[in-house]
Amino acid sequence: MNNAFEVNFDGLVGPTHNYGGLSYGNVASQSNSQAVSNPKEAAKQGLAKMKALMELGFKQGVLAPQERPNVAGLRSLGFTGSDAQVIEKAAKEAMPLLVANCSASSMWTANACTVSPSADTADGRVHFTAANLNCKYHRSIEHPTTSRVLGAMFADQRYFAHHAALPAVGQFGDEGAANHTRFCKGYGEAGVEFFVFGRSAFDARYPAPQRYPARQTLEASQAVARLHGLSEEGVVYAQQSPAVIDQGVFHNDVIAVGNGEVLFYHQDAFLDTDKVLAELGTKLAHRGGNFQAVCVPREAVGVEDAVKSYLFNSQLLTRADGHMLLIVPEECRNNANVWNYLERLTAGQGPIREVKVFDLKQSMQNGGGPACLRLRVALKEQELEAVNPGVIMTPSLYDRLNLWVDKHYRDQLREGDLADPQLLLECRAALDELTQILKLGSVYPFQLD
Ligand code: SUG
Repeated sequence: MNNAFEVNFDGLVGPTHNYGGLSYGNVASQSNSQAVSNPKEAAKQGLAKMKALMELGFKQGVLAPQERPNVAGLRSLGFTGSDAQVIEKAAKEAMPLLVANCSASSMWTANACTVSPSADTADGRVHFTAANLNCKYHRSIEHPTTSRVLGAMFADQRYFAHHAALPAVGQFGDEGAANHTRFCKGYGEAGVEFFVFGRSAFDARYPAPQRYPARQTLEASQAVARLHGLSEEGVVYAQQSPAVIDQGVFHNDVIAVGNGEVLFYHQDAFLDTDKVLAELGTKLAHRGGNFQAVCVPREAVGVEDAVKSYLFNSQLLTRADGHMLLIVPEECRNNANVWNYLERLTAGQGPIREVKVFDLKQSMQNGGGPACLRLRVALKEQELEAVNPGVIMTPSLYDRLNLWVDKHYRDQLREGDLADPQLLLECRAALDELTQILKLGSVYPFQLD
């Protein structure tokens, strides 16, 4: 029997982590705009989660942050001169563009790409499509480096296939794994891939939200499924409720999470919920699985509480005894409705039996919870062996990364600090050392020039 695992690759928070107020439709990002950030604490909170999950016996990896400030991005917008002059001119003439080019948003690796495990794909390889993230400028600049980093992590072409991001227009808006969940009986067995979209770009029959943007289109999800060679029996599409997008649910992983045979979701998450659940049940049954849906009723937890607490942006993990564990942010414990619900849930006989709480406040204040911070990659044993070992978390890598953060990161960052030419030098020194620690080779624009 071929062993298979789910490996969580968490985004290492970059040294420019700040609150830029860049994401319209993401309530936390907007309400914390201009707050003073603490990049050192942010990186350590993320590392602490990685370490804890590794110590619980889960396979854990790490995904490197991107080069920020993004001088090349500013040059492409017409700023010229030395690197320091580019930053100085941007700060003077177009501060919002400098802020966007300093965002550490690549930490939310659930948006890095969509991954289809080898058991689902036509050619038997693990497929990755980098997300174009083109709803927001600061995120749309991530995918070229994301592709290089993924290429350096999953380099062996016998096992891994990489696709470039979809065309960079809103009609193919793609936010990666945040809108993609995979159900399966076992990680190494063929599963059912569940794509949740916010709108259709070409078919007016699908309703669209009125207030906030729907970032993911049906056409983008379909293109990813085609690129990955998924079969019709192994795919289900569902539309997210436009009403919840208008309440701040900017990705499906803010209102639902799945793992194995279980979907944990809010009553108001989808349109045509009964039809969607029936299709998931039928298709998973054909794959030998027994689909289980755990619905959180709106009477117990309203959408507003779900968005504030990030209850659904949790990691749903299978423990060794087969029961499931939910990794939630501290904000869930601080919300009475959510916490009461979780106590009732875990006391029952359902699949979810345990909750663990993590302090991820630095990321949460930008709308990124435990699930945003990780990219799931289901791998068979020989595929895991083919992954660049430099990015697999170990006790010594954890110690090394913690020291690296201590050495290079600031503990305060305000908007004005982004214009400091010293920050650019600090970040490049940090990232140059990081690529050596993680054995990635040259992946950043400043290393490729
Ligand atoms: O794209 N926030 C991110 C949060 C991404 C969360 N990811 C998932 N749900 N999977 C976003 O809105 C805010 C950056 C700022 O405002 O500085 C930001 O980009």
